[in-house]
Amino acid sequence: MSILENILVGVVEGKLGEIDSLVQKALDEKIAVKEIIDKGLIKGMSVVAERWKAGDYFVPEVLRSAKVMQMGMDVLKPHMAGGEVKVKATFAIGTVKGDLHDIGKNLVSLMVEGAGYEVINLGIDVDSTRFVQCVQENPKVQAVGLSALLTTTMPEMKNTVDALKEAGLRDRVKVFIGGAPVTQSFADEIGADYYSIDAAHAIDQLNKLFS
Ligand code: B1M
Repeated sequence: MSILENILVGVVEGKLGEIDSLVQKALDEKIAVKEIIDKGLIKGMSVVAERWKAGDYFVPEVLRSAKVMQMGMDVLKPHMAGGEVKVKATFAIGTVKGDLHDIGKNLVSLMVEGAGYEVINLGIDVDSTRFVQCVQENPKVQAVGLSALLTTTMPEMKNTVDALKEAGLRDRVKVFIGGAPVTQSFADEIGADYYSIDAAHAIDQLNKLFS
């Protein structure tokens, strides 16, 4: 098996203890950073996303693979200075005000990062003002993701869309919403641009916009 295939398998199988040395070995073999990301780490995460979609992988496996991917990216980061790897776009994501659920949001965050995006993870219990502030302070943000797991916090999604509008920022960013109780009709109702059923879906939608 080539080193890139080993990295791919390392991500798919969640080999936390091996990924650092595998990625370092690829660097030692003078394989380009972009190739390590595209043909090793991201390709591995794509397999994970497919297995997740098919119901073959569950949350623990996906989080473990996402962690492995993140560790691999951390080894590569110091080698990215030459601008060899192009970030597709910057995506800010947070769980809305009053909501403390973060497993799904973190999964989306890690997988979107793995798909080649810069991600600003604002955390949980994020109020609309904080989302607005983030977009104002980061001119590179082109997409904002809102997560809600409680029916009682879904109205915060509308508040955030409205706050972006009021701040004159709505045309600058695409708004994605997701979370177990969220639906396409709710997205339509509140004026969000996209409803993503899961992380893989969000990546497909982002790639259509920014790839
Ligand atoms: Co809570 N909880 N919880 N909880 N909790 C639910 C959501 C609930 C459905 C359980 C139930 O009653 N059956 C229910 C909500 C009912 C409702 O509103 N309709 C509920 C409740 C009531 C509560 C509390 C109020 C309980 C209480 O204290 N009485 C309380 C609220 C706290 C608060 O937020 N203020 C609470 C607390 C908690 C814990 C802290 C114990 C824990 C959260 C731990 C954590 O996140 N760090 C927790 C958990 C774990 C759950 C369940 C069991 C699992 C959620 C989860 O992580 N799923 C959940 C029941 C359930 O959903 N079956 C439940 C796995 C995760 C990968 O999926 O988050 O759906 P999910 O994310 C998916 C997609 O939805 C999508 O992609 C993700 C990955 O594919 N997605 C996005 C999510 N965000 C996205 C954003 C995007 C795109 C896609 O942007 C682009």
